[in-house]
Amino acid sequence: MDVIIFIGSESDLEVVTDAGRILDEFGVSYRLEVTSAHRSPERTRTLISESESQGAKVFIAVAGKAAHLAGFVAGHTSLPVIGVPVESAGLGGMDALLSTVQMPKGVPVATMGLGKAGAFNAAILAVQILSLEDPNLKKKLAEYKRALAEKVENSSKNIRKS
Ligand code: RP5
Repeated sequence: MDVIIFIGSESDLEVVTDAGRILDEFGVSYRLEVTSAHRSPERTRTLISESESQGAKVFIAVAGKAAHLAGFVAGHTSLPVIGVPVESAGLGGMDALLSTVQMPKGVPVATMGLGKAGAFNAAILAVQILSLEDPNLKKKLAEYKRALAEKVENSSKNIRKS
């Protein structure tokens, strides 16, 4: 599997459905695991080292509240780690955002925006990282960007028509 997605709880599952879809669309292999930095640190550690030895290239870590999952992963690997903070009741996601983004010098986590959009972008960023060594993915990304631009153009035309 090229991409490993960790979610901190089953309650985060909905956040990553579109991310999985986009990875499927790009033909990128991934594995999804529920594991927590706080509730199952040993399992997380084992999954990280297993994934590394099986040839994983990018980790995506999705968690809410005091979201240390991405940072925990980054502390255990030199592979790129993309963090996605999840909104939750109480502090609304600011807690997860700051816990994910404020990594100490030397241990980066590429932090996305909150929730589903953040997870979607995490998938795109993972594809971009993989595309550095995969011309086919590079081509697919160029088509994807073209389609995005076309959609904007069409929206503008539709507005003018109405
Ligand atoms: C985090 O706490 C999880 O990533 C989730 O976003 C949040 C709440 O988890 P549950 O209490 O719903 O399991 O660890």
